[in-house]
Amino acid sequence: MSCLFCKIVEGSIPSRKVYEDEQVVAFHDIQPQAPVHLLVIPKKHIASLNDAEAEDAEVLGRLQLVAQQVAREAGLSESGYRVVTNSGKDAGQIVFHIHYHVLGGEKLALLGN
Ligand code: IU
Repeated sequence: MSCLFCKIVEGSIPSRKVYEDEQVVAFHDIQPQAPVHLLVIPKKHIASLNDAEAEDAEVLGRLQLVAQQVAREAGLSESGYRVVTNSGKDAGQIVFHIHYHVLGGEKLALLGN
């Protein structure tokens, strides 16, 4: 298994997990781009949003609800936060296991700036 995030899921690479259930894991990004920067991933290996299929609809929904929960637990509900997924090389995707970035804790620059 060569996928880094699959290794984080199984625990062979350590991470600072903030959430785990049977389908989803969330943990701190190792190179935070904001005071709060969490990653929310499915345990199932899906390479990117572009590779998701109809059968993944449930877990894609779960990712968003877990993003909401970990953002709330990080104290971001009132101030706001951004949830973003990069799909493919032109978007800057580096790890090809779908992940939602949850960013907040400061006023974020508008996308594209
Ligand atoms: P991207 O959307 O694929 O560019 O985001 C990958 C993220 O994974 C990026 O923010 C990295 O800092 C983060 N990351 C990590 O948290 N742990 C790792 O071991 C590696 C990357 I490699």
